[in-house]
Amino acid sequence: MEFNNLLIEKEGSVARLTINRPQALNALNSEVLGELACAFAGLEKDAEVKAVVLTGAGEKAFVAGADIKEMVEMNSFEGHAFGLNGQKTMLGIEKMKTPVIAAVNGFALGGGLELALACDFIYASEKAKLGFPEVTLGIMPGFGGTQNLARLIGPGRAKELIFSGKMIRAEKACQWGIVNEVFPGEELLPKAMETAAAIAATGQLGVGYAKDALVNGLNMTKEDGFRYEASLFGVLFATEDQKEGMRAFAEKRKAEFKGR
Ligand code: DAK
Repeated sequence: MEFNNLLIEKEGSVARLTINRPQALNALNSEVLGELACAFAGLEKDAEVKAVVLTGAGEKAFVAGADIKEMVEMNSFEGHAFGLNGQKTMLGIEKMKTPVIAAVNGFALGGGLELALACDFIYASEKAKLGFPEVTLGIMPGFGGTQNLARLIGPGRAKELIFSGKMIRAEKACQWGIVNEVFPGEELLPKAMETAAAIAATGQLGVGYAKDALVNGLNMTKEDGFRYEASLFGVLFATEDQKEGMRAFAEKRKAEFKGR
């Protein structure tokens, strides 16, 4: 499928998805949001793809937010439709079984940070700056940012970031637990691709079910989460990959997973 604002490149079992609108610092307009939802749905169905790295084109930005110039004159119905479109994209990433790493190569602001938070984890370059400037525009985060950030780092720091609208550097975002690791700019993508390849080399079903348990378990009581985990764990024992993984261990050879 052809996209106007996205590039998809495959390296083995890893797909690199680049938001390619550098003239607007990769800001998310309706078209980009629609293309992202469509691209992630396609990548999830692609049996060759076992992990995805999401990044932004150009030197400056991952994504500098939702497109302010598109939003400025929206009426409330259009704003609602725009919000639903964005939430569909974010939830699509969270719900897809294929893991997604955000490689934040510059500004990740507002909807851009929400997009990164919808991914499974974030790597960032040293020069990246992250924040929620929405309150400086008279709005608030609306693509799941209030929910995802507070769940990730706790309400105190989430409130500080969201209420002040200030940007923080990658190093501080790492200390706060928003970013898993910070790299010099030129190392960011190779490191993200390396981790994605390591994930892709494992049992895809186990990874997908673990993601399912983690993402959905966060919205359950601990007991329900344990029960959910146990049921997914049980299902894996009906798969060829479980037999192959354990037999390979016993036979001292590398497992050859087939995703079934
Ligand atoms: N939207 C549109 N264009 C943007 C943009 C954005 N968010 N960010 C940057 N650009 C454009 C600039 O307008 C400029 O375009 P030209 O003037 O050259 O045509 C070009 O990108 C380069 O930007 P700058 O010239 O400003 O570059 P600087 O290095 O000087 O500054 C900056 C970089 C990132 C500090 C600055 O561009 C900036 O402050 N950008 C805006 C950041 C921001 O406020 N982001 C949050 C957007 S609000 C919703 C749910 C969610 C949302 C909305 C609705 N619903 C549920 C309905 C989400 C809202 C947001 O994300």
